[in-house]
Amino acid sequence: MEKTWWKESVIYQIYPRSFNDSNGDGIGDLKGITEKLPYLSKLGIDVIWLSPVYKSPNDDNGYDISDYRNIMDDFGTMEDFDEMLEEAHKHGLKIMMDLVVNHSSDEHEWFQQSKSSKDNPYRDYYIWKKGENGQPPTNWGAAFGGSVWEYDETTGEYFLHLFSKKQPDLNWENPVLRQEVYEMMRYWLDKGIDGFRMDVVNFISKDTSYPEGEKAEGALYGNGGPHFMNGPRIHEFLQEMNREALSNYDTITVGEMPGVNVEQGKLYTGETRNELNMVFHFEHVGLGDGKHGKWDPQEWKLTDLKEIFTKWQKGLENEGWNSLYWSNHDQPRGISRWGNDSDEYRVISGKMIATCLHMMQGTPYIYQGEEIGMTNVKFESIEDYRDIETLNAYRDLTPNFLSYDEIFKGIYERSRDNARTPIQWDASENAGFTDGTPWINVNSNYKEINAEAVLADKDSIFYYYQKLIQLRKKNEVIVYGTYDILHEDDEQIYAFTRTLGEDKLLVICNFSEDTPEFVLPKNIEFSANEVLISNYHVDEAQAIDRFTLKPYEARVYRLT
Ligand code: TEU
Ligand code: CA
Repeated sequence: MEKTWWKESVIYQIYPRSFNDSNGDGIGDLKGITEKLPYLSKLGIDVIWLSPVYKSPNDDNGYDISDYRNIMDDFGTMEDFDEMLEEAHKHGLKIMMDLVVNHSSDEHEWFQQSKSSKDNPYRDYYIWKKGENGQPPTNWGAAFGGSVWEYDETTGEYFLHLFSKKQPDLNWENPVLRQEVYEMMRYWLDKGIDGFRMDVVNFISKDTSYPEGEKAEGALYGNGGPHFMNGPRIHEFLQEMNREALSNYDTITVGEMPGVNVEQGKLYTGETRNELNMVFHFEHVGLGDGKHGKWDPQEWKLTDLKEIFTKWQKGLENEGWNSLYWSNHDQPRGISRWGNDSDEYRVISGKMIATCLHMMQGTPYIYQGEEIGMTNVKFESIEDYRDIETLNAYRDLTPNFLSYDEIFKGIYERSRDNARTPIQWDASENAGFTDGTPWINVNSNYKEINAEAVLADKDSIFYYYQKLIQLRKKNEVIVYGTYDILHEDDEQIYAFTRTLGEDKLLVICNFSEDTPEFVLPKNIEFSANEVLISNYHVDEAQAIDRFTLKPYEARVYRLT
């Protein structure tokens, strides 16, 4: 297996709007990021994934780009960007930008031209179709509600938008559009950025026959997913992008791919495929989805989580590379989703889920605030929510499909705004995020949960993450070792080994607040064991063939 820097890296995602506000307008910005680079350097991460900072009307908080070569006014100027990039590199940190080219904003000049007339040179930069008998071309539903087709009076046709109607899909069948994208990518790579996270990049090749989607009983729209995910020309496009834009630079690339499976993951990340370095799959974050997806979440089972992770660990072994994440700007906070965010277990379970993820094979991602132990938020009123997906779900699902109590249960558990409340830097007003009025309210637990507090506590979750990162740097077995699951049917304990030559690690994570007994399988031979990291004090002399775990206990042993 090829050894490379991006396999050995730990990546930290910054959602700039909520990270740090330097000028008191209540919105995080680029100067605010530059101010915090020493903090990130102390944590020990290697790469920053920067959510979009390009010009945008913020219908979807920057994932609707109106100018790919200029900085959003809210975030500052291109000079601020250049300073942040230079300072990051001085701190030994690489910058991975967010590439959003499945769609643009409807306020992009390309779309303004395209919609103006059928024979405009930019017409085919987007996907326009006639309807039939007043009906849209297909019955597909959009991710943020409604149909994926929006009728445009000017030319009497519909345009496709898989997300909001202010996010028209770009037409990747058009080679001129594709060259525009590659040229833009080279513009940023020539400025010195280090790679791209590619937004829903497995959506860019559609089934151009545009068939109807299967419609579930009682659903308003059909499921277009099978007709735009992992489409017929996706590998051709990614290999062309690699040839035209990436291959001339030493980059890190990760494809965000809702609906990708392991077999496809091998094709996207295979070392000889010349496509991407790694992908984000969505199999674990969909666990517990109900009839209305994330909005009526059900209990999830640890055995299902273990099955998914094991499938991807073994599936990409020696064939590709995994991205490892619990949360991001679209997902609830990791401690609330996978651990236990009660006062009693928040920190200990946060350390446990961190251990589980960072001891697997793949590149681990830390979402901003995870290293502080931040949790989900509960706003009293829907007026306090900002996320278009949350607001549209509230509008569309209540009261006919879900009651107000039910939708709020779903919002509290899964809204994207859970991950978008301002980073809690200290216990001062607005958690030190801004001197102004924050664009979204700060989580009311900021007095107890903030960066200043964790930096002052040597047993905090911050220093636990710092140690996990240091261990990854010092132990090749953590990066390259083979993963093998233990006790896969256990509903409380997630245990696995990592093996690289003579090096063997035993990772044991109790995902419950119970105290189950761990029994070491007889076929695991060793003569000595050393605790590499644990979230409780462990008596090194204790025998490890069987022992009782504490609530949310995590231990990593090196076996020799
Ligand atoms: O998200 C892709 C996506 O599928 C989202 O719909 C996400 O999975 C969902 O919100 C979870 O419930 C990417 C970006 O990460 C997201 O922020 C954007 O809203 C979306 O694409 C459109 O650009
Ligand atoms: Ca600001």
